[in-house]
Amino acid sequence: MSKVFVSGKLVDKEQATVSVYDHGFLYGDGVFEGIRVYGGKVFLLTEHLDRLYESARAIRLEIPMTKADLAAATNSTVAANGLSDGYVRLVVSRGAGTLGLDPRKTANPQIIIIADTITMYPPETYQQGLKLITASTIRNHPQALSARIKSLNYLNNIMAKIEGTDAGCVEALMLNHKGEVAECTGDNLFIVSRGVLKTPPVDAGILEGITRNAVIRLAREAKIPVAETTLLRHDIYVAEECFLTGTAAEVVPVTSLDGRPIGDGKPGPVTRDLLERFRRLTRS
Ligand code: PXG
Repeated sequence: MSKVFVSGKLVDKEQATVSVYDHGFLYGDGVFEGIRVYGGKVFLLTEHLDRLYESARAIRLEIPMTKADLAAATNSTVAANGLSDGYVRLVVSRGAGTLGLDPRKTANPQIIIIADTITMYPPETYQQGLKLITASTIRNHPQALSARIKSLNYLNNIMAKIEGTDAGCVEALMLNHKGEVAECTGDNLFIVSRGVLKTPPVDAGILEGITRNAVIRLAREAKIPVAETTLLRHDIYVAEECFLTGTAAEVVPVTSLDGRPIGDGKPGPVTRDLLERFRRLTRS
């Protein structure tokens, strides 16, 4: 039986509940992280905790636990579930309150830690690559809600995801309010253009992905030139290679956008090299 950390203790999955008055449920008022577990170890836990506390600060939610205590609780939840390879979902919600937006009328932010397995793309996807379409739903305007906040309010991404699945794609490209490339619904995007690895900068209105940052580090170590630079859809259409990064997807090749093949329509050498380096990093 899976154990979930809720209200400061580990309980059976069936007993792990929060109030229907919780503003996380009523308004999407809360923040979360999705983290991988490789070989029993929580991957890049410090980076994920830093982002969680930043997201919380950005929405003016004080997490009633220190980072060190939350790290320890995360590790013990993983251990209690005997997980070797899996996935951790950390959720901090505003807590139960009255019916009304006012966060001052809530009490007890809830800290929830779920440690479970994750369904990944089938192995073929990593060999053959996946197809993308551009969603007509643009990413949230950064002045409406910063994409840097990993909030419980994912409807913007879900609407774009539905457009993708309607078109037979497992991911969809999202542009920002300026028409520039932002990211996919749950993954960051990279291209290889004239030998340079390029990805949109954080100020394109994207989530600063932890896998994105790890891949940038791996590329620099491999002496591959990297640029965080504004990208247009045109740049993807004419790129040599394209791939996505994310906690769930890891590094996954993209072979077409809007029905147009990218490069020769197969995962390229830089993509395969970085995918291999990422596997070595996580499986070592
Ligand atoms: N952009 C968005 C909008 C995301 O939600 C990423 C990029 C990649 O970030 P990381 O830090 O993971 O490299 C994400 C991450 C899920 C799930 O359960 C979603 C994400 C991560 C893990 C699980 O759908 N999104």
